[in-house]
Amino acid sequence: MSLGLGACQASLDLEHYDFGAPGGSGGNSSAMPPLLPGGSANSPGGSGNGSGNGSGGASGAAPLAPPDGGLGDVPNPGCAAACELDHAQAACVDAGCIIEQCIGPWRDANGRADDGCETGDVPADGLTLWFMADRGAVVQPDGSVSAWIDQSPNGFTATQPVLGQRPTWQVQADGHAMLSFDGTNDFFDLPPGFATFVGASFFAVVEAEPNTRCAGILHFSNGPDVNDVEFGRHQTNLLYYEVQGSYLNGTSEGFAVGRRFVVSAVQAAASGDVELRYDGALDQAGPVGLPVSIQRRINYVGRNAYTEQPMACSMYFHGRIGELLFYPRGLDGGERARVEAYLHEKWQPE
Ligand SMILES: [Ca+2]
Ligand SMILES: [Ca+2]
Repeated sequence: MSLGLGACQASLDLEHYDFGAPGGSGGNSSAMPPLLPGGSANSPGGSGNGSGNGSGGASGAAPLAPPDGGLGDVPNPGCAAACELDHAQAACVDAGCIIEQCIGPWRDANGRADDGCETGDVPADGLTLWFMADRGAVVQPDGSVSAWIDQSPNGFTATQPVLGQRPTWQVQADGHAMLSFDGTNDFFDLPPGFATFVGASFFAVVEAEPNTRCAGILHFSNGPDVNDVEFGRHQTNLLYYEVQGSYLNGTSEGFAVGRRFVVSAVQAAASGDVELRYDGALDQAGPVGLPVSIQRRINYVGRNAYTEQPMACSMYFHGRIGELLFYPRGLDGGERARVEAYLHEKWQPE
């Protein structure tokens, strides 16, 4: 049995990945609105402060020597004003505004200066799922989300064809859009896969609604308690990680209702030791069995497959999800902190 990374996960190269695809690649806004069928961008107000201040402007007028008493030696009239690029230290050069360096947990993955440093600086190695409410949500005119397109290089699509079981896209009071799951029957299906693990790392930006039972946030299995790997919010209001009947509970009532958290579960490859965190702070730690290598066919966002105990457990997540990342390997502490720093800066949990 090999625990090595699958070929499709071993050579991810985000540097050359067009995060705007499909359909959003030409955007010149840092807000990256979700995909809407009609192409009408329903952006939640924009996250940045404008992309570029005059870059590319004045393109027609050649910067010839100014007339006497003119502007003098303006090196580049195209960006005479200060350059401002999202998440970047910018400078004005002959070609316009450029990125000198990215600031904080961001990077310039698309090589374009006009949208600044547009992508979270998360580890690329093994990145398998990266869902975010502000990119890749296929929002229908009624606000339901029929599909959620993974922004990892895999480009998985999570789908929900049934109208009444779709999460809805909702702009929150702080301007961030999140996907709202009703706790009754909303969820997405994921394609088969998720076979090979070298530990595991889950991250999510979540606001929970009351649900005293056991809901899945991200779940891979072959049916109830068969090859299951569960990252969820279980009773009693706690963060939860399970592999095939072996599990770790977070602190009871730690997963408070109505608060925006960056939650994570990271399982180390060799020991199986798991750490559960809220906003980067350790909540509980302990060993959990490692997932076996086998293809998993029952894979969900926003629910689990624990239907055998409906009286005790509701399987549907109730609340809002803003972003979700999954690696089938245990990130080390520095890598985990990079992901959490990015999510914290973007979502600013209370
Ligand atoms: Ca860029
Ligand atoms: Ca529903």
